[in-house]
Amino acid sequence: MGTALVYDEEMTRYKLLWFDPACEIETPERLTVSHEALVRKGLASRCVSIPVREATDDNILLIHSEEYLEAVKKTPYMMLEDLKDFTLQYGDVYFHPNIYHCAKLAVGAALQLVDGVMTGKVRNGMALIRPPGHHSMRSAANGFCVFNNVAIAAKYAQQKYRVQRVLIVDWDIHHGQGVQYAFEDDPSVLYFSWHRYEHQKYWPNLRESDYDCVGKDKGAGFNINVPWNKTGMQNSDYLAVFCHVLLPVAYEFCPDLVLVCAGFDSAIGDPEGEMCATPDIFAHLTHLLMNLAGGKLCVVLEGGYNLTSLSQSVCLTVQTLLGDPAPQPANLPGPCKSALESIHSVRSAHRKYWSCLKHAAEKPPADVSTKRTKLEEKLEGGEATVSKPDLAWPEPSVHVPPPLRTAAVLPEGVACPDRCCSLPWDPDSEECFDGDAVSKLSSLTTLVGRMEKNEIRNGLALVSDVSMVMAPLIRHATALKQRVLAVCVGDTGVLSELPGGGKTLTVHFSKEAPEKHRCRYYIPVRLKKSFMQAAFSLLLPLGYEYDPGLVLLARRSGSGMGESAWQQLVGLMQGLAQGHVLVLLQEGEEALVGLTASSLSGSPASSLGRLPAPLTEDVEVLESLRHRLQTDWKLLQTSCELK
Ligand code: Q9C
Ligand code: ZN
Repeated sequence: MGTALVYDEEMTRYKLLWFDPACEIETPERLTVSHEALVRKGLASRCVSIPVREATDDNILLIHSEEYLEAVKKTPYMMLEDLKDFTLQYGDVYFHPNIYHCAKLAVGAALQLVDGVMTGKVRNGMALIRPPGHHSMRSAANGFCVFNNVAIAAKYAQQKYRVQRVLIVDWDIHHGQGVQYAFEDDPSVLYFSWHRYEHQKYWPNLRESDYDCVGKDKGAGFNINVPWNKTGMQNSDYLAVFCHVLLPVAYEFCPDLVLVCAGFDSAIGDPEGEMCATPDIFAHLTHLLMNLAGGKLCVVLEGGYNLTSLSQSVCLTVQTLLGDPAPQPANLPGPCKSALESIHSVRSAHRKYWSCLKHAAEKPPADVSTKRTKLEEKLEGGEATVSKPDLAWPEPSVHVPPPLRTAAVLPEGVACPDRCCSLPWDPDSEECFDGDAVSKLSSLTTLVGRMEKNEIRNGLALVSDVSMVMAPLIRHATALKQRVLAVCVGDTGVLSELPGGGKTLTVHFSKEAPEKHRCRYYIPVRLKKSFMQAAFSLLLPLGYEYDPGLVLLARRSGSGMGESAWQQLVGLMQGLAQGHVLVLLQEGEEALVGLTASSLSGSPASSLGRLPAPLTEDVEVLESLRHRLQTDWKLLQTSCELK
């Protein structure tokens, strides 16, 4: 199952016909440059090309009013002056004789993508379109948007494919107020948006873009706004919001389909966003969404006005959809104070709606007044950005995925799973320890070496004693100058003989883990059940901040971790270390070989079903750990007490 690319040059055939500084950034080159970059990097040819179509009136009427549609229908026949007058009714948008045609194609492209994904023709895909959609409302164009492409796509999926729950992730730097209005009382569509806000000083200056607008009536809790109150937000800020807000809620929501309002004006260099996240981050944001909804992910272009960062970000997104490993995200200093304030606020606003957040701190009542003070401060002009953004960023590195994706080292009699390559026993493996326990060691060290040379992406081994192979393998990897993140699940005994000095970070999930342990690089977690919660709030932030060159994921029986949580974990960890993950399964866990291999070789994890509330005792363990560790590991923070 492949990745769709939905694009048609026709959508470049409209432009601003008069002088308007607010609209001059929305140009046809946005599409041509992005598409050319996809072609030049050989990504377009790896995608399944799906043609666009014109949306029908009925499609458009899923979200818009008849009056509005009829009014837009007249624009192709208008002369310049009439187009200007028509435009004047709306904010920050322009019309052109061909924009109605393009807007129908843009909606149609999003629907073609949904069709491709829902019928199983492709697994996921991207629609490269303009005009964008997320600002347009039932009866109004706004912010370069004519029809609400993604909102229509969500309704269409529900109507045509009986999809129940749709998650919309809006990573554009503007608030998609049109999407919010379309679904604010609808619990079947979860809308998440982060946006430049600056305490309402930034466009579209709406009170309802703030964190405390959580949805209405039955839809309360299903609208999540993360306001950015400063410019200059960085990769750490974006990742922290994914780990501590979006992912836990999204997994609890358990969508059947994920749509992305993919604006790249949230990337560095964009004149509108003025943020500092690098194009690489979109590989990670994409990857983190790829195991929801059984992998059904439709990415739909919205904004993005710096042609360089736009086209780089588009390429990194498509590359990730295609299954290429995400580049190692450089420089994650942890979220800034302002981001932590936003994270804290949104978590407390949603604690009554989501069991994954119910332990989040209540917002101190002082908030309202501080907020007003800040607004006044702003009005007096006494505000500065976090830091003067450095507008240069490195060209994303050209990373060639290893020729071999998944290698398996399995005992005789265990069949090699589909799409894996079986690595032979090393016949000269004389460095065996006693008995059979480590007879695979030299095959495994060879595998680690070949992963380091980027000849093999990941691997899987079934061994008779996980804890005995761990230490020599890690020593081998660290000798190759790699930092190793070792994640152990189950009672593997105390793993103390590991190379120190920060060369290894070990996170050990076990029912018997010691409750307190004071070491920055050995983190025992005494957990009964809530593994997904732990993955988002602990493991991913630690992993991202540690930035390993190799992830070792070891599992013994009796871990208490269910099959689908395990598969999700294998999926999520592949966002680290450029996908270099080596899974060690203890003999006895043969039943997990197939499922592990399928995740390593790129299949989306199956859905977990609606997650139960995390166990109170597990939450206590995780929260106290997070609290204790956040002085060392800044990405674990969810509030700014420390700053
Ligand atoms: N400097 C999209 O990104 N202009 N629309 C704001 C503040 C409107 C952006 C002016 C920007 C609309 C899809
Ligand atoms: Zn935007």
